[in-house]
Amino acid sequence: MTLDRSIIEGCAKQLLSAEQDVREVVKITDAYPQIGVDEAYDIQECLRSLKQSAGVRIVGMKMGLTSRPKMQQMGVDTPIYGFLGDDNAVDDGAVVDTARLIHPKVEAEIAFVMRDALQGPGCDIARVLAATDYVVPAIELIDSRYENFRFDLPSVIADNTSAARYVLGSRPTAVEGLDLETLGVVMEKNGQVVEVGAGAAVLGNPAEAVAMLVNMLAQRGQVLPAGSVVLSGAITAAVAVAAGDNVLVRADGLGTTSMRFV
Ligand code: 0L1
Ligand code: MG
Repeated sequence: MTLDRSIIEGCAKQLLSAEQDVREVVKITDAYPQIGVDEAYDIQECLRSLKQSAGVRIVGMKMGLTSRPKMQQMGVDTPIYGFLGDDNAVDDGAVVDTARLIHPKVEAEIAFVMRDALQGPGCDIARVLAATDYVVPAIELIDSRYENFRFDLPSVIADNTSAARYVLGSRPTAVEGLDLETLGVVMEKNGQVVEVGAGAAVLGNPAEAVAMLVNMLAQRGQVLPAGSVVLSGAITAAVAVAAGDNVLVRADGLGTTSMRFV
């Protein structure tokens, strides 16, 4: 089904202004129950174009709902993807202003930085690893524009999979010799360990999530460009944060990365 262009643009503009005004909205399928996954990606692409027209540079992509518990919670069997703009990037250790966010939560992830472009279909872990420049620990800050993080699958896809901020570790590590499945990750909040996990929490291997992203992009005739940052998906549960919090993620052999909240 194709959705009227005015509805696509109206939904994208509504989500953009909710983000800019730091204001919750009801999920878009309340008004337009006919929106399915394909139409939701049309809205996400429109949101991306609106941001690019306003000067945002697209620096990469993210995968979401990559863990079995999150997929079960949403009643789906496929992860989702979104885009990352330079306005989402935070320097390692830098301050994040919670006044610009609705209800922020943080997730520990592994980020891939791609040396080569990748094109699906048929992308697999071996091709992802061969095309990867390096990996770093990452914190993704998600901030759904929907009331109380209440959404369905099309609504969260349209809302760019809740993408809001991210930070990358400062020490690039080549993937050669790394076991991304057993790689351990610890999240600390205010000096206390709050979450632990291993790379296998992400579809069995974080590189599998990157391969899936490439194959999903191919279904819409798109490629993953060289130089892209890819957040491969949450290794831990999402943890709520507020002003005054410090969050640090430590990944075995990859070092640390952190965000401070005011
Ligand atoms: O990055 C993620 O896994 C989040 C995807 C969107 C669902 C949510 O906001 O929890
Ligand atoms: Mg995430």
